[in-house]
Amino acid sequence: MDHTVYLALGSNLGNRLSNLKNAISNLPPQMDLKKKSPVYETPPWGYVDQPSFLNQVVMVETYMESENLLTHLKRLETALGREPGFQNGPRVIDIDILFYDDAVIDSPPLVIPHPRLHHRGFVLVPLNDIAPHLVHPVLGKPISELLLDVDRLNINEYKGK
Ligand code: PH2
Ligand code: MG
Ligand code: MG
Repeated sequence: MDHTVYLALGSNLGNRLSNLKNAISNLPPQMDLKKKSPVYETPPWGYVDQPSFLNQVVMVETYMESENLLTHLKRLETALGREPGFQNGPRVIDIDILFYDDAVIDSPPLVIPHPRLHHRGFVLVPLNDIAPHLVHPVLGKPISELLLDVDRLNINEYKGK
């Protein structure tokens, strides 16, 4: 049976837009792209002394189980040029699982829903574009409501440069 998964993509090194496009074009055959948000340029969160990010959220369907999907996405990040770094530091590509159906999983490194998604404008703004009515399975609120509590300052749709 297929699972519905929301992924957050981010890049702040190299050609950021190409990195996002490259990631999306490498989701198949394991994942079937169903929706994608616009791309946003966002100020770095957590560790501020680094370039701004491009962020995007996609909805996919996949046959993969959650642990296998996590392993697969880590390999894909490496194949797309990601090198080891530090938490919240700069990266060529980051692909995070936000939601996996309405599963609630807490067995690190697999933690779903993503534990920090509801604090992050750079996730909630694009997620709200494609899934405003999606209800967070732990917080019990739709994305549109979670969005009201985050800082949206300097999060703008990216038109390219
Ligand atoms: N990712 C992080 C840390 N900080 N800031 C922005 N704007 N966008 C990100 O994708 C991001 C971040 C860790 O994954
Ligand atoms: Mg991340
Ligand atoms: Mg990550």
